Amino acid sequence: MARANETVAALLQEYADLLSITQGDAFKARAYEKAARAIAGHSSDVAGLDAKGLRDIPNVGKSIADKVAEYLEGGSIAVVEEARTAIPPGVRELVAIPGLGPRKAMQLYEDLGISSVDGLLDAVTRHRLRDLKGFGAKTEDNIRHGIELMQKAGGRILVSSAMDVAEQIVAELSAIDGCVRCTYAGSLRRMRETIGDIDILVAAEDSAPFMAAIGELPQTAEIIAGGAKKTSVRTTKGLQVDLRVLPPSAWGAGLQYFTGSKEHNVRIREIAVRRKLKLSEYGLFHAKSGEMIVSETEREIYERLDLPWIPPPLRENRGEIEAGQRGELPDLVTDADIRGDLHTHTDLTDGVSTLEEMVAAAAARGYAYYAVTDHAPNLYMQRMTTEKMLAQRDRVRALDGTHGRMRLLHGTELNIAPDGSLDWPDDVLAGFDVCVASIHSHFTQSRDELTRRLIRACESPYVSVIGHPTTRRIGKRPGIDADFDAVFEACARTGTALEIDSHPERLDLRDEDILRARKYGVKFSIDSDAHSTTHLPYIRFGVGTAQRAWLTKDDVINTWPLGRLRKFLAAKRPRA
Ligand code: DGT
Ligand code: CA
Ligand code: CA
Ligand code: ZN
Repeated sequence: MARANETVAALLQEYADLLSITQGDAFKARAYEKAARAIAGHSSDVAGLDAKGLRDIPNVGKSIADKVAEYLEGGSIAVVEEARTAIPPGVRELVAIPGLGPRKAMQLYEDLGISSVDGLLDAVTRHRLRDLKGFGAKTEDNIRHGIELMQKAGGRILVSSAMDVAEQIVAELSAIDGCVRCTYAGSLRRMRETIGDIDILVAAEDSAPFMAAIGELPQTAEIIAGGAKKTSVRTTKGLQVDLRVLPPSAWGAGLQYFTGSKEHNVRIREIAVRRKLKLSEYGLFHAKSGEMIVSETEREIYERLDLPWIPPPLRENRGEIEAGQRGELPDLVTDADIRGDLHTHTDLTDGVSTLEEMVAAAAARGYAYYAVTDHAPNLYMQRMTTEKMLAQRDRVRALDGTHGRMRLLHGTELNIAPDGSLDWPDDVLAGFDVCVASIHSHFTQSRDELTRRLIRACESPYVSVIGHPTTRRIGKRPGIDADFDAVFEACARTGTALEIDSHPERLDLRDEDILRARKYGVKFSIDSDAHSTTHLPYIRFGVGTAQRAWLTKDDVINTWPLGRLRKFLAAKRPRA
């Protein structure tokens, strides 16, 4: 049965958030926040504790214990209810806008009655803010900019942008004297497709130099909150970065905690509790004596709970804990397993790098094979012709063998027409080493039409990969509405691979789709869809997505040796 602790902790955390808006009382808010965490991590169910038992929980004094007792008796806490009615939910949304803190949000509500992001945008547009006390034309501009940033991806940013910033910060902090370890944690370490904020961890005895350094980085626009354990800053692009400095002996516990996900951590903590242990960001402890058992590495913590170390992309409470307990965690595909790229463009169509540049950059990545797949004639804007395609093939054949052992494949990215037909007749398609086929227009056809369209493409004996299958653009365009279960089934039946397009704005298929598709026994191709030499490294985000979907090397055709890949490509074609 679920414990009352999580509900109580959530209520106290909510109260802490409300307090920081209404009263700007950071101390009181912090006290509630600490109590919430202590209760969430407490070994016994608070529902079974008396007044003294509640007060014995660390960070829970008489006042908070009384409120917990009030909840356990009546199912609500009066002051929390009051605070809720005093602050419309829209105002709480305002607090999330970069550049607008709790105090200013409350002032906007009280002075102008603004209680939604839309209302605020309207007021900014009509310049109603600049005459308020403490505001001005500059603040107004900042707020407009903040709203735009927030709306771009529902307040979240693409994994690639977050990774750039995080890697720079980790490099800077790692160079500081006294840095024992430094890495990024949170959703970025789990390789989610979008990131809410960046969580950086440092292991060091003295936190001061790191807290000072993060405030002085060129990317830092403002310090949101500073302290000895945690400092939060906002970057010039409106992204929040949380830096936490841990003692080196607690590195594993902190890394485990701040990597999340929250859902995974809740389950892990329950496992600890059932063993009369207590897990926090400081370590794994005996619940009763408080004696520390392990804290230095993640592996030790998982092992002490009879679990193998669980790779971060799996930590979403999607069955990884049960699989770990059975000793059945997948051996995940890694960046190093990728032997080639099967979807790339050149300046012959809409790429910006030449064939020679792309091939040289691919060779520098150590690939064993590399496919050039420019667009085909039906995407009229690209001005492709059969003659140009054949001339490119000659250049590809001439270049093949000039970069060590890397082999070149001549391919194309076909356009799947609204009726599911493709650019060239079969005898032309047969001349390609590999054909990717993708949808590039008519996204709003009916579900039936879209489903038939994709299935017909799978049924072509020359289509080996369905490119960016849903066509979504993160934060810009939703995916098409097809019956993807039927499409996955058709891919499995026809021996057609599904692409994991690694462009950070696409990541298509996404992790949940892949999890579903793999149940049909489909194979996948993790491609960069590069339009420039600088896009080839995007593959890492496709690999991260594949890891989140539990894929192994065997599931991914471009990890295979060329011989096995060629057999896969040939299997659906008529015998020559
Ligand atoms: P994000 O930033 O929205 O992309 O997602 P995360 O997962 O990075 O979330 P964040 O930054 O709020 O917190 C980082 C990790 O810290 C999170 O994955 C798990 C841990 N954590 C934070 N707050 C809580 C909490 O209230 N309970 C538990 N169990 N874990 C938490
Ligand atoms: Ca985060
Ligand atoms: Ca965070
Ligand atoms: Zn495409």
